Amino acid sequence: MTAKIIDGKETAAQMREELKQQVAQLTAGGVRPGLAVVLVGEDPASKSYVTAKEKACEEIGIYSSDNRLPADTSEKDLLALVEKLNRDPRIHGILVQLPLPKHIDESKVLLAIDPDKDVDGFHPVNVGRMVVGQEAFLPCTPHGVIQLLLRHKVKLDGAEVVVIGRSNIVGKPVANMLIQKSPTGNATVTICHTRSKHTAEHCRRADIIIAAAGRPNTVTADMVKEGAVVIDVGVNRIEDASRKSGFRLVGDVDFNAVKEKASLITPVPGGVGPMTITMLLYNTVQSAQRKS
Ligand code: L34
Repeated sequence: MTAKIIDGKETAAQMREELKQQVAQLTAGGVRPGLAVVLVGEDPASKSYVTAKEKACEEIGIYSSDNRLPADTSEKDLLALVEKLNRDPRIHGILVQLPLPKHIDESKVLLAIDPDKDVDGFHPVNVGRMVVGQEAFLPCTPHGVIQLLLRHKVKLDGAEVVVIGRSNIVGKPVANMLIQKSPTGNATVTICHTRSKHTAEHCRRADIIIAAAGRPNTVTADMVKEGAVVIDVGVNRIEDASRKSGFRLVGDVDFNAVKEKASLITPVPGGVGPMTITMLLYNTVQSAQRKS
């Protein structure tokens, strides 16, 4: 079987069109959604993601406040900025791009963000609310993955899903969302990680594989059941002298080989990445709606 390739850019564009209408309505009603983006340091990948997020805000009419701080910013100064943004009525969402420089305690910063403005869904209050099935801001990458599956009519109810990776940003939350007793969940989920002994065997049983390991070629064709759905969350920069930038992006999946066995597969770039940004816009609009 040769897979149909899921076009994440197209799905993202559809959702952004829907959101644009909502932003226009909110703005007309006197509440223009606002997002504060905070970037500490000069990491090139983070810079490009943050720039893409700000551009996406602009395109659909969300107000964005750009806060770029030098790499040697103190934890205290960063916390003070977060406090200021917590109090700013123009701001409905605060995004502190991760990873932060090593001298800053990431969990302390995430804890400082007002849970009602935590559009990344990383604050323990939102994580907890999500786990117990209460309304919460859902983390953007996992929510984007689920939207891609739903909008491509992939059956989740009773599906065998294998998640590879146990990060707080992707693996743990996506697994949790998929086991919720809900039409957008109801799956049977296995989580594999670096200490798992039988990842390949687990994968071979899976109807859906979600690769979020952060390592190229984590999923090879021999690990994929004929007709499975493969979602590639990896974004790895690989040296490539033939490119002007000196690198190219690859996911965690051996795309060319796996696409010959899967029924549906996401590419990198152009798969999950654009959905991550879209779900951030979605959460910012949700947050503004609560204030309208
Ligand atoms: N706080 N930190 C916070 N929130 C997040 O949701 C993120 N993440 C991850 C890293 N740190 C974060 C992102 O935004 C990863 N991530 C992210 C966002 C967008 C894209 C990839 C990762 C993306 O748009 N990828 C494009 C290619 C971009 C390029 O060419 O460099 C794609 O098509 O996959």
